[in-house]
Amino acid sequence: MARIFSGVQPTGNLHLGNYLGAIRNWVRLQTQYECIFCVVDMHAITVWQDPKELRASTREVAAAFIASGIDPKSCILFNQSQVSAHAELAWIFNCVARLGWLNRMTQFKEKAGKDRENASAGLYVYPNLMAADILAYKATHVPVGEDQKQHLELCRDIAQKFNHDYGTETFPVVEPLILGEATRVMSLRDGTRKMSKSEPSDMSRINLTDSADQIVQKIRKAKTDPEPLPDNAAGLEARPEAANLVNIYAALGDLSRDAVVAQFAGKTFSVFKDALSQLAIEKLNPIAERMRELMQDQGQIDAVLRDGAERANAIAQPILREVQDTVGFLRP
Ligand code: ATP
Ligand code: LTN
Repeated sequence: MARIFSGVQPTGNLHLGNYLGAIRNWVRLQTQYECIFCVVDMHAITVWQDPKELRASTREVAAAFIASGIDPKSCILFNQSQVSAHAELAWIFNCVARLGWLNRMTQFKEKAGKDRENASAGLYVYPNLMAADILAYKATHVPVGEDQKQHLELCRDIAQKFNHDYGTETFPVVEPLILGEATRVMSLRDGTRKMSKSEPSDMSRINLTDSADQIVQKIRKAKTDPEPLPDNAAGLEARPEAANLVNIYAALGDLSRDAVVAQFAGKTFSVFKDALSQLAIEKLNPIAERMRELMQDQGQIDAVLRDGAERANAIAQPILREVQDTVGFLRP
């Protein structure tokens, strides 16, 4: 049976990349599959988080899921640290994954930067915890943005090595689901870098909670080239900033890139940016509004997360026990 798992870190403002690359696709999948969506607070602390801000961000990400249309009754929505199976399975996977595999992870290299000696050990084994998130539920499909592809390949390697070493068929082979026209939303200031929460300039991203004015400002200032829009999608090659804005428009409007290019062929970017701003405001502002309403009642969000954690735990516990038996751990 297909089961979906995915997660977002509570590490700051959610942005258009998180929405188009991940959360919006989850909303569509929830009617077809059993879905488990997680606010991965244990991943967040691989880099320093102020405890007060971590609590606030965890609730805010949960509110963003619900405001975007995730139904916490039909899906399971919870924060990772409430279900101990994630940490317990991650330890076992620390002993399955090879150093050589982890050394190839580009996200670690990017996040650790030049001062690698000073990165946390948690940041290094981050992908093992991510594999544990998924495999604690024997999830089969994982909807993510393109940047997570390498981590999912590692998850498959861990599952296969575990199955092979212990001579079992415990874990399924996990399939990434990389969906939509904006699987890699780029920075508004630099079309070669991905839009990211950790980029210092707020002008590089559109946050889910940005006001209409902020959206207009950021899109107006977004980097482009002096050429008008081409008359076919092939004309966007080697124009990363132009291609990025077209992709965003296509994803937000549920159109193909070709349809967007056909609609705006020969138009200047100032015309296109006005249309893009209007579309972004129309799609994002209702989500921001609903998030604000939800954030008024912290108790309600905490109750949703608690209920989700209980249901998640009910699935993960028997799987963890099966794994512990396979490994040879004695237990009561
Ligand atoms: P950071 O960039 O600070 O590491 P992040 O913005 O990538 O954080 P995550 O919590 O790591 O946020 O990612 C949550 C989900 O959003 C993942 O599925 C990821 O693939 C997706 N995602 C993140 N950034 C983008 C982007 N620019 N385009 C498309 N999808 C994205
Ligand atoms: N590493 C992911 C977040 C994440 C995740 C997961 C995604 C943690 N555990 C399990 C899918 C499945 C990221 O977006 N940076």
